[in-house]
Amino acid sequence: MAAAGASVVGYDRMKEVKEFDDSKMGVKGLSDSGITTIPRFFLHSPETLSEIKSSPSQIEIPVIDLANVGSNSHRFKIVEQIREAAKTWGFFQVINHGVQVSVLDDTISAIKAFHEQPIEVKAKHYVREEGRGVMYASNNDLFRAEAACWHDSLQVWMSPGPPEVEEIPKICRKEVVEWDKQSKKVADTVMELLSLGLGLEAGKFRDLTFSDSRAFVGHIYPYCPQADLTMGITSHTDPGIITVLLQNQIQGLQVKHGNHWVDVKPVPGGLIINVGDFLEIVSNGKYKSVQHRVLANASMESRISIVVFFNLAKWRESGKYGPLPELLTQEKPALYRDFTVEEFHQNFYSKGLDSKSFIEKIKLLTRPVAGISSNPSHEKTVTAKFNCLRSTSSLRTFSSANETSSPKPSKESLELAYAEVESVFEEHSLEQPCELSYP
Ligand SMILES: O=C(O)CCC(=O)C(=O)O
Ligand SMILES: [Fe+2]
Repeated sequence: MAAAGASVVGYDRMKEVKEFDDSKMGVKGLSDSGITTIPRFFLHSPETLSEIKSSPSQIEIPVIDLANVGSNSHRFKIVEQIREAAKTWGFFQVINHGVQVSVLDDTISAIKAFHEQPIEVKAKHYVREEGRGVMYASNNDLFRAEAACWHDSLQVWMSPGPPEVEEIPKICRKEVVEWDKQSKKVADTVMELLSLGLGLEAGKFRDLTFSDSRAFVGHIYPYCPQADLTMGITSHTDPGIITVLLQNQIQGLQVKHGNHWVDVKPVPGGLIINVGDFLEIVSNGKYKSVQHRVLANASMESRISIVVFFNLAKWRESGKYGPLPELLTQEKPALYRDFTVEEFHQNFYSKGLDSKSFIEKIKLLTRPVAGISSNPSHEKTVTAKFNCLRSTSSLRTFSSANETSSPKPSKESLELAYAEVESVFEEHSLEQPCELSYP
């Protein structure tokens, strides 16, 4: 079998991918056509495939009961549970969240009905313009990923700047609009609890407009005739603040916990919440964004999941984002440098789904880089300077590393430090963990 992305003589992978995309049939169309072998561009690497065979751990993600969240005595306990779950799992299910089961069922049915329409009906919506409006396509990252996955999605960027309601396919229009409202309500409650869990005011996340940028995604994972050769969705972390996920009763989602993959068993009436990369960053690493994936569906019944991503919203006038200053102390300095929304998007749209690549890019060094110099105090200095250069909010890191008591390093001193760090890295043939940037 050819490894994903490998070039094979006589096989023009990009041509096949393009033909598939042009057909607008999606994997649902392929599945319905009765094929018994899947096209080669869906095959994942032997490493990925061997990993999906490992039997999942029997433990389960925490289930948190939100009943009585309004009462002070219950709230305290729920905050504790949510904090623990967001810290150790990055994933949890909530029950008694206040949304009626009939609304959950109607949303799932409407998305299923959309995907079950004839190809020519759905094809009218088949576009690849991400970030706004309505997009129906197979695999968002079809042209960016090394191997395609066995799912199609309908996406609606609901806020800010929602599409004209008529742009949303009629068959699920009412339900999409309603689910956006309901999932936001649940997210607002969860965000209050997460905010309290960080020792901040309940309304802090709302004030930071954390629920103002939302994308609705209705996935279908139809029957796959060779489910052990591909994935439903490749392992990844979600980029935003939190994700609210509603699924039907067909299992497939798995979450990484320690070294194990854990099945997320559908809980009737439950909603799954997970922490995204952005929340890991603003919480300065307290809450964890965790890898998850979906196995390709081997059952004849389609798996449906409805995901609402709460993404980066306009938060600070400066357009810079980073760990919340309220959470930083001398003992707990910033673990990540500030970044711009452009940098964030550039990273997301430059490759297929992956895990924490953005977090890795902006991670600051919290300990001196060993081996950088024979003199330990020089090591510390260079590391701090290096961090200072990586951080657009350089002051914070600079002073937290006790490097200087001066209020703000001048551009000249930054340039000198930059030159010094560069030469030390070069001298020791060290790989720079990220591009150097300075204000
Ligand atoms: O379908 C699912 O259960 C998960 C989907 C997912 O992880 C995503 O869309 O980011
Ligand atoms: Fe995800």
